[in-house]
Amino acid sequence: MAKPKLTKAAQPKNAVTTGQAGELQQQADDMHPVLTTQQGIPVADNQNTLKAFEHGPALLEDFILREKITHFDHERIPERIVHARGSAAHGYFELSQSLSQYTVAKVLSETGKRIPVFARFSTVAGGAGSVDTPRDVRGFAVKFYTEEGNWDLVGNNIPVFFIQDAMKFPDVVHSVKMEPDRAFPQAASAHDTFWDFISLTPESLHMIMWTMSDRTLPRSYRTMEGFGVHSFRLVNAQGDSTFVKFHWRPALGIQSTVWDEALKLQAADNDYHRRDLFETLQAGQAPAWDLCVQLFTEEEAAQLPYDHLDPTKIIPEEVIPLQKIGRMVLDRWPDNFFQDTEQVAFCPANVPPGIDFTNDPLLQGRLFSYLDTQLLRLGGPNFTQIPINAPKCPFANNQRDGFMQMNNPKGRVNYEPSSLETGTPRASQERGFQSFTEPAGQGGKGRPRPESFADHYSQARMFYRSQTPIEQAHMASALVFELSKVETPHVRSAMVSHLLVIDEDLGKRVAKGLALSPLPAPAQPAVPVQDLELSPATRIIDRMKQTLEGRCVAILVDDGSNAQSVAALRKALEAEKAMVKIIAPKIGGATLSDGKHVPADGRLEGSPSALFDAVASVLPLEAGERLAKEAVAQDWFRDAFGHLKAIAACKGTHKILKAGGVKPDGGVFDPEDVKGFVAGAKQRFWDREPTLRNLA
Ligand code: HDE
Repeated sequence: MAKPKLTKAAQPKNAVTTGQAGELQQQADDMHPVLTTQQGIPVADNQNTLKAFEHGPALLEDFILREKITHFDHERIPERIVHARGSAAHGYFELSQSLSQYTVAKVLSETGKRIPVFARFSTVAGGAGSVDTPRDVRGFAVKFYTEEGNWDLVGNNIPVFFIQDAMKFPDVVHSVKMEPDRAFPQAASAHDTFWDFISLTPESLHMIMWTMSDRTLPRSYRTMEGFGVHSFRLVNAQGDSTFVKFHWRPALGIQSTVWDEALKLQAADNDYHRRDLFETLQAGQAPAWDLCVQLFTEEEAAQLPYDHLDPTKIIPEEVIPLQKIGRMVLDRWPDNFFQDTEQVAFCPANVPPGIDFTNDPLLQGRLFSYLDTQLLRLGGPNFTQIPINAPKCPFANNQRDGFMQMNNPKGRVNYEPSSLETGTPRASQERGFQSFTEPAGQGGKGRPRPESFADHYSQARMFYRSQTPIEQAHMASALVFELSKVETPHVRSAMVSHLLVIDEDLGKRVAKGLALSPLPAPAQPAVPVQDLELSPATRIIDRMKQTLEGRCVAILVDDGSNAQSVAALRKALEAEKAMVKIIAPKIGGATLSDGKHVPADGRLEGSPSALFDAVASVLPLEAGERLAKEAVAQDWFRDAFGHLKAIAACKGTHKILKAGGVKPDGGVFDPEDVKGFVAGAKQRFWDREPTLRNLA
């Protein structure tokens, strides 16, 4: 049969059409599989619709076009109602300290084994297409594929939550998401509905102290702590239970950005955290976290001046220390984002035998919600068969059929008890999940909020007062920023009245920043506020790790830059495991003083300094003079300086600093002082901050 000829206009760009057509076309065909429909029918023309004649209407008969467009029309699934935007990676968990005396869970008692994991990090409020760096809580969800089934530790990067009872979750989420009449702001808590809800919900105040801290501006997913938030139970072979709180500690230490930097990152790179994780894994660096636990008994819990079942409370690690029990390493980006990251379904109810729940009313509601939302989001009850969600251990049950059924179970028996066949699944008293037997309470049915949940201010005060002065200033400034976006005056005023109870000075600072006068009366707490022992472990600034590992340093060059200086800087930075990026005015790169050409990783205009942890600049005098006239170059240094980063500046670069109004301080080095710059690049120059901006 003669093949229909494609007209010239219709030739696909990659088709071989020139002289050697025959042989090359054959080679090309051998290299690529034949394009087919979903039914496996080979496709001859992937460029043109079947038409009645050359300029004619399309024919309904074109099953190839219809299938292609129909599939495309159905490509999106509903995004998560919260935590829609996220990035994830595969890796493993290795237990180093056995908890076998506390739990029968093999994942927490058998050391030295590598358990596969999949971890997804996310923002909470924004949609799937929103930016990575708003001020927001981050999700920190880990699926452990244990040999006793999947264990999902679905946590956040903050150890407490806004509300005490699941009943309020739709309210807090509605209030923070974009407002329903106008559909903005996207991915931001700085608007009326959120602060209206918060000002009327004092149980949220401890969480607000954390969200207004730099914790909600993480430098990367790799430098975030993670928390299971609720108390869980570990249950051992005797059926004894011990309470446990889970913590993830990043191997690189905790690190955040400053607010102005976070704002500029939103413009510089919407995908800043996603790209960071992707590039880190591409570069063969594997981010790691230690899994730590706080273990305590019912009796110890009873001694605490707060209720550990209240998810708005922490147990400071100064009170119950963290024990390191293992390490998670993430070493592989998924082959396909949708397949794994979008379709993964975490659920706090997924626990292996030996890990059990507590009566934290927030956790209890979560046990219902996740499966429910996933039935909708992933289109039916068989989403557990999607490879990323399926257990990696043997599993068997009598559940059958439903949308998208992929299994093909044989035989007559799909019920239990049964006697017709051998080898059908049966429950096992010995290996099966046993719920912890808890004595039933004495009270009647009702909706009481425990009296022990009534103190909403003491831990908020403890957190605020535990911070360094610079962190306190950041919190006060964050509150001023957010509340300044609130249009309704009584909401601003109500918030200040709560802040005055948390800490009078904080309330006054924020009131001053808002020009709120007269000062509102302090709120009336339901129970007296306690002055709890402070918890310095909740800080970030003085716990930042002095390392270049995982940090990214830019070197700005242009034609004629001193090749020796560039090489010395690069060598020293890479020796300390920094990622080095060459930035140049043109993307083609630059020819250095030794006549050698270096390609650029980024163009100056498209690579703002907010993207880097420190910047060095080696420029000939002429280039410095030329760039000093460009706003982009001035901003590059002004921002690096303003974000409290180390700068290595040669003589030519000082021309730009001067034009940008940057007055060099101890954080500005000569590129020849490689040692000084490398040490400076491991930190931020916090002393510089009060000289640059008026914090609240
Ligand atoms: Fe979630 N949460 N949540 N949450 N949550 C979801 O489940 C919910 C809460 C957390 O990367 C949803 O599959 C309720 C606390 C993370 O896929 C949904 C309550 C913590 C993720 C849901 C909470 C979390 C979710 C949306 C209060 C920290 C993203 C899509 C009772 C301990 C997981 C989905 C991922 C996702 C419900 C509170 C963490 C709607 C009802 C507290 C990290 O089911």
